[in-house]
Amino acid sequence: PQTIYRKDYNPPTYLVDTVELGFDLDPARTVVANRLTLRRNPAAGGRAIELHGEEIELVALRLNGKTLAGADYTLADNRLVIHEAPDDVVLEIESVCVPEQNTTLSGLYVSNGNFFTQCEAEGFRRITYFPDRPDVMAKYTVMLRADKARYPVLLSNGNLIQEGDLDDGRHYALWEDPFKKPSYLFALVAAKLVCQEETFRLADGRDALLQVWVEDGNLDKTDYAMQSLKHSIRWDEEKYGLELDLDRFMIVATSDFNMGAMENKGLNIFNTKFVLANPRVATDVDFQGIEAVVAHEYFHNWTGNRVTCRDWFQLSLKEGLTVFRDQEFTADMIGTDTGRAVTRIDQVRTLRQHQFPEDAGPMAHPVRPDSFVEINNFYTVTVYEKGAEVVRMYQTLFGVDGFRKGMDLYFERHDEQAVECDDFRRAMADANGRDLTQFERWYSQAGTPVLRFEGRWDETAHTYTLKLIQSCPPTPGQPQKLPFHIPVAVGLLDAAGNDMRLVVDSVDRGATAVLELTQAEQTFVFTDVKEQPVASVLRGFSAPVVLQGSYTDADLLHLFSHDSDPVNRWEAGQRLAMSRLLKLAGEAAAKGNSGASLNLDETFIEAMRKVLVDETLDPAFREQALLLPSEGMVAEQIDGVDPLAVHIARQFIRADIGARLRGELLAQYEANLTPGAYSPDAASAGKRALKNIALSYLNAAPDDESVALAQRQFDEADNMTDRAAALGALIASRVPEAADALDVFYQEFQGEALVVDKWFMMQAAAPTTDVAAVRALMRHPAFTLRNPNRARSLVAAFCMNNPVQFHAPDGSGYAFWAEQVIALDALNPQVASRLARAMDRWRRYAPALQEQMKAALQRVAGQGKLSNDVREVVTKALA
Ligand code: B3K
Ligand code: ZN
Repeated sequence: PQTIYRKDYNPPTYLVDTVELGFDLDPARTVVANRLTLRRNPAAGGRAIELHGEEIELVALRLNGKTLAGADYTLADNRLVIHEAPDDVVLEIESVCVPEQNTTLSGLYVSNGNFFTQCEAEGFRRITYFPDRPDVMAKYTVMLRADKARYPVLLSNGNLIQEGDLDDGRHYALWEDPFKKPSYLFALVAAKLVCQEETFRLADGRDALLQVWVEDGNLDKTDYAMQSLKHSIRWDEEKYGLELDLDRFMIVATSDFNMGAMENKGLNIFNTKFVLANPRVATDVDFQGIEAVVAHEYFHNWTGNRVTCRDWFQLSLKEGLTVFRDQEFTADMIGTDTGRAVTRIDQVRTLRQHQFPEDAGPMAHPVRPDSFVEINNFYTVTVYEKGAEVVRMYQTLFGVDGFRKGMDLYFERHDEQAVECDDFRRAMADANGRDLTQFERWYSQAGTPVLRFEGRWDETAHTYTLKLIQSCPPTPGQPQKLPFHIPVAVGLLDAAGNDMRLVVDSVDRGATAVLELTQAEQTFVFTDVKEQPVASVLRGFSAPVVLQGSYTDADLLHLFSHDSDPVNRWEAGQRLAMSRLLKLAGEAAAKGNSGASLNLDETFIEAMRKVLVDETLDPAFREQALLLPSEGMVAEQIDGVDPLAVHIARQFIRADIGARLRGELLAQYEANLTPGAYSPDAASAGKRALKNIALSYLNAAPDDESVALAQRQFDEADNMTDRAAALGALIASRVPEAADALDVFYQEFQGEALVVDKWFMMQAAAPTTDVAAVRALMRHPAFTLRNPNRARSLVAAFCMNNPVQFHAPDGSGYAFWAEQVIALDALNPQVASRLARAMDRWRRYAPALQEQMKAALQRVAGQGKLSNDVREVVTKALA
């Protein structure tokens, strides 16, 4: 496979003005007629027209009305090159594809008998020959023809111009998208579907038609997606002055989808997981996911579609920005300060759990990568979530108003253009009159910076001197790093726990000062500090860094009880927990992985008790504070890690909390019941979360009463959040009742694919489920490797969320992984490649495990036939 470099970018030789597509849709043989008008690009030079095409058969090729002879073009290696073309060209291309055989779910494919497309990043070339690169933006007209009985609904981007019947029971629909767009935003749907629709009044007084399309039988699960869409439209109008630019906006759900959803212009195609919800089948987390993903895809209409990426190295330009926007939307939808903080805590957790390990592993790459083999491997937590953190830092530096000025300037300059991350940074800099040259390093340097602080209070001068020191570990291809421009939000707490007023350089900075660290080492002096403070550094997680400081337990307990910044308050609790987890994991390992005679100090239990019963705190926040760092996060802190020792330590703490705080947990369980009709709002969800974590702690040290409590909740709850939590508690408590509950659950929900996914997933992630049990589940009639959701819910969930069994000392988990990566790769390289990443951190494990992981990687790498996707991942892992 070939590596593609950012530095090799060349503008396209020809630009496309218009695209007229005609589809005769047939699962076994779809004929695509493509009529393009092209114009030589004076900025490029060269007279060759370069088109991409993959897994399609060329039937006819005409240039300005003349059929091209074999000598006029070359067709090889998925490229169609027309050697010598005039300045203005009308190109007519006819080609054929076979949607029913397309298991990759990229390009045009069939799911449950319906046609869908997925073109980002490079799927359009699997539909027709085209300069399939995002800097080629054109206007599209699309004619769809298909059997009317089988495919009564025919959709594409933009506006419906015309529809009608044809002979032989076929019909047609003509769609026109008024906006220029890159090919990756093309979409079509031809299907038997039903929709919920309504007209919605936009800020400028226009009415837009909103539709949510689903399979028959699912209309009782579309309300929340529709409501989320309306909230998103309003929010973008109010927050950024950005309006829906089409008369119609459609969301279509399919159960076969490689990722969450896709922002095709006016025709968003979604994984059913992020559309379908009602209280019976969806959890609070599912509802949250729907709101966030609907918003995310809608927001792309401006950040991604109207202004798009020049090339795929700029992916974070649209993804980082759009994630930031959906995060802010989610926070605004909750509205309260603590609600906002809880969403921020969630974001920090995701970063630590997924992005930091990526940044420290073999696939580490800058937010704007310099090279890739397969672009689909770069839809990563780095490009998305770290990218969003980079965007957030502009807002931290310039404030909400300054950020808005930058956004306005960005749209003013670049509407309907394909641009670079640098253009966004320039708009922010220019709108705020700031030099952001150094800030570029956030885009160009991979790795998570380490920020160390040392504080010293001078009791005679009444100063507090804060020394900040930054460094960044080497990453593949980047042995040395230069200092980043880091906004560090800082507060100082007095002995009573109150914020001190901060004065730096004689300027009153209020309770929280955003310090700008630009050197490797810098000191900041706070004056008029009359007592020894406790520093609260990196408030709100103001930068995506690892913070190190010599905290004492007393400092952490002080912050955990008093910090006015809820993120750092939570953070102090996580640090207290992490130090215990590491200590106990070490002890467990030293004792040959027996949990016997481990001990948890009263200080920690007392801290947990205090937060659990503190009625002044939001239940949602208390739940976050009680949730221990995951086994994966603990493992990241240990060299030569033994996952079993980590599991034993964490389980021990959970059981100990369950036993020692039994009374408080029971009381909180009762106090946070949510009687009445289910509502997914944040306050109710927070209560359920606190109640259910109490239930799970109680069942970490199960007795008859706690098991009965879980059983009763499982039997009586009227919503999936509580039912799934109860089932989870039963499974974790390893009682015989769990097996019966699993059966009941399956019987009741076997008709609901998304719930069946949960059923597989809960079992896959249970520490009692070994490889043999997973193999048995794979033989269940409801299992198939062909459906990505299903494959992820069992195979990926086992490999990624069941550390104890996956890392079984006999290597059986790794052998299973290799086998499944190979099997999946033959069907769907994108899904296989995600699974392949389960081995990213193999070098961090105990030597005996490492050896077996390496062997499994080598087994996959040694396969003759492997996709570029998987090949890139395993090659980099072994490098
Ligand atoms: N832009 C799509 C992701 C496409 C992934 C292609 N492998 C969804 C999103 O980020 O909104
Ligand atoms: Zn996106």
